[in-house]
Amino acid sequence: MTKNTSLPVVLTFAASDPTGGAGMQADILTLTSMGCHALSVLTAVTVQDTVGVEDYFPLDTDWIVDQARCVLEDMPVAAFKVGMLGSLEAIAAVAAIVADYPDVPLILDPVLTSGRGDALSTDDMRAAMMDMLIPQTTIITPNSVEARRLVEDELDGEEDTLDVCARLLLATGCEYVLITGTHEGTSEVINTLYDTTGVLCADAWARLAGSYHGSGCTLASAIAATLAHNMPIAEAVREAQAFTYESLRAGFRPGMGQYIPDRLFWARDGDKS
Ligand code: PXL
Repeated sequence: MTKNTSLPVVLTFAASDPTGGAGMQADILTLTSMGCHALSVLTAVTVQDTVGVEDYFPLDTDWIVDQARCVLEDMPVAAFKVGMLGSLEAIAAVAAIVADYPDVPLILDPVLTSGRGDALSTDDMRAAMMDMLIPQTTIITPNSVEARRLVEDELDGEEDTLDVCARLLLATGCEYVLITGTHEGTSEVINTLYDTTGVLCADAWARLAGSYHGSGCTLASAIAATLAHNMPIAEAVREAQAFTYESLRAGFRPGMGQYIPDRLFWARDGDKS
């Protein structure tokens, strides 16, 4: 049998979402669908359905560290993707692990709440992300609500426009910020990519009807995949948005709550549009 050495390996730190819409399940589906192999380091277990999150249980930090160190000893990785970490200790532990791989791109989805607003983090965790993880990040992908919350303590009286939020996030040392605009009052969804020189590009997408579970996880994992495939940043972000948009457009509603993106939209028979 020939050995397939062509799949870039991406390590994701994420929590389990039993609905299959968000979290680890979203990451593995997205990375696989985009031609990567996913290493999956579980950080927490959640109890949820497509309507809301009922509870979560953060794994003991030693278990998170051991999972990651074990696979990292074995395999080189082309990117790290970080989603829900679940505890202050987990943020510090993951920050220490990725610090040992400064040349590997780090994609951070700063999960503060679920799409429906259930708390998945505390204020201490938000501060720890700003101190320990965001400075090491290649690209952080907050929605506009998360961007404003992350920089809340840094504003010093300034108005929290998205441009200001991006500037304050970049001031921590991260390389790029992609702020997604689903929660803004614009007719189209506008996602804006920034670096320290300002806006690199802004992409507008038709606003889809319905509420989706796992869109942020899909977008951040898709960026991890395109960067793992060595695409230049603007193209990587654009391609990942297109993938996410198509996944959402093909989304389905298996339960009583949110729609779930179909990350394998391209593999289906027939045209769903
Ligand atoms: O979409 C953010 C997110 C990330 N990870 C897990 C989640 C959610 C949202 O519900 O449940 C496990």
